[in-house]
Amino acid sequence: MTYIRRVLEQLRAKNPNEPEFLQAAEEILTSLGPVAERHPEYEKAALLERFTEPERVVLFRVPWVDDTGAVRVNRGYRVQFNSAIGPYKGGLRFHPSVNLSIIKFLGLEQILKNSLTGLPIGGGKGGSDFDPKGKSDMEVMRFCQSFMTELYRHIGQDTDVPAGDIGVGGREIGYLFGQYKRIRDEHVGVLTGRGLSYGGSLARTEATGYGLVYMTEEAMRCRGDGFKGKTVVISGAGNVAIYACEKAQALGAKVVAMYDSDGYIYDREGIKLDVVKTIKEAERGRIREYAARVKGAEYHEGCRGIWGIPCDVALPCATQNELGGASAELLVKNGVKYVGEGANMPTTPEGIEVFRRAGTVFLPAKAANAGGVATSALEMAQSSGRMFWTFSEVDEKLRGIMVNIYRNMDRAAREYGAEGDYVAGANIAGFLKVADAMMAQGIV
Ligand code: NDP
Ligand code: 2IT
Repeated sequence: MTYIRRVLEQLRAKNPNEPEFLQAAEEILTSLGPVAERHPEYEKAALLERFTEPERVVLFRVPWVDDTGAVRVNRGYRVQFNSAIGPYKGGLRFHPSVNLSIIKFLGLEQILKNSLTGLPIGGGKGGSDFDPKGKSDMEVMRFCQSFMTELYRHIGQDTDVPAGDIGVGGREIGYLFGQYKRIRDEHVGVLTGRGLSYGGSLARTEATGYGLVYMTEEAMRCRGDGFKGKTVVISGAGNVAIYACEKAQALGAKVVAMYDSDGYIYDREGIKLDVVKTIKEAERGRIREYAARVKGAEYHEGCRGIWGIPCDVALPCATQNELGGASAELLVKNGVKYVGEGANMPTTPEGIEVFRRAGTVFLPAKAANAGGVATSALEMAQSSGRMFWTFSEVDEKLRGIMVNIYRNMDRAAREYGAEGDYVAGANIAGFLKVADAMMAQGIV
């Protein structure tokens, strides 16, 4: 049995109730077959066994009081997965579906994503099964304060630096930061995605969506192609989706559809992003409102139908496993040329296989959505240097990082006999740096 197969079997036996974690681990380890062959020393050092086991998992109670005076209890998580190349870094997700399997899959992906950025950040992830939807600002604040009252002892600007993810945006980061500062009496860069008035970086809000489009644009450029005139479908209507839409439109594409978890909007004239921003950012409302406000736009209940809309470019930007085999078949049948993953692991293994067979240019999440965390690392640099860069300085660095990641994964894929397979390229390029650092640091 090969080393990879053995590690995978052990992982399945050890983590039988963690399907998302196993899905992510299986994809990564399968890509690393040729790496393990070239580096027999990794097996001796049990490198992959260590790589797939988090350095630390913190699980805690988060009690809080809602507006009616009722006591509520949620569960909090922080998985500190790998600190070989830098302090743990990764977002916090607040969503009712959050469990250990999801946080571990996100943490494992984050190790390689952060490595791909070329910046000194390790991998971590956290969150809670708390649902911010429908909660008042004061309820969200009390929850965030309770969450941080435990989390503060595990994080720090040189130890572990959380940020946002699903359900955690500027409002939540503000409340979390306020409580950390109050407990620790330190105004430091312990969280990224902070507001501009208290140490945040320009362009962090836009970074994940813009970065996704920059990488897709580079993949197009290498094929003598571009966004101009392209029809684009984007799933999600949150932070990543909105700024992917903004940049794709700025480059001349027509974005025709978006969704939230209730249903999707289809506007064949092109989405009016200012209306989406008002509904989703200012009012915290539902995307169905769009059809009531924009003449000619359609609203359809349910999400999956979005992938039946013909497009040249599909950018899944909502959540894991939102794009399955049947949806991928439909996209291919309708002529999709590029798929860029803004969300983490949005395409199922069956979906990826469909795109592979069809020759669709497929840009995997850990490369394509790395612009967010890369800009978080730029925020950390600005914080510790007590300096601030302009929007265009940060945006320029972001674009450079995305182009670099594209080139590195493309090169790694070629070097390991998988030309054009960016899933393999991203996994290999991200892993080699972490492996090198882990080997140098001994058995830890
Ligand atoms: P937001 O909370 O801002 O937006 C999430 C969007 O996805 C919302 O429109 C939400 O709809 C929708 N969504 C969430 N869960 C589901 C579901 N189960 N089914 C259908 N739609 C769903 O989160 P972000 O935009 O920040 O994150 C989106 C994705 O991008 C996630 O996978 C995240 O891990 C990833 N990501 C985020 C980064 C960042 O910097 N923010 C960086 C890199 C990756 P609704 O409002 O109805 O719940
Ligand atoms: O998935 C991700 O990369 C994020 N949610 C962003 C993490 C960060 O630390 O900025």
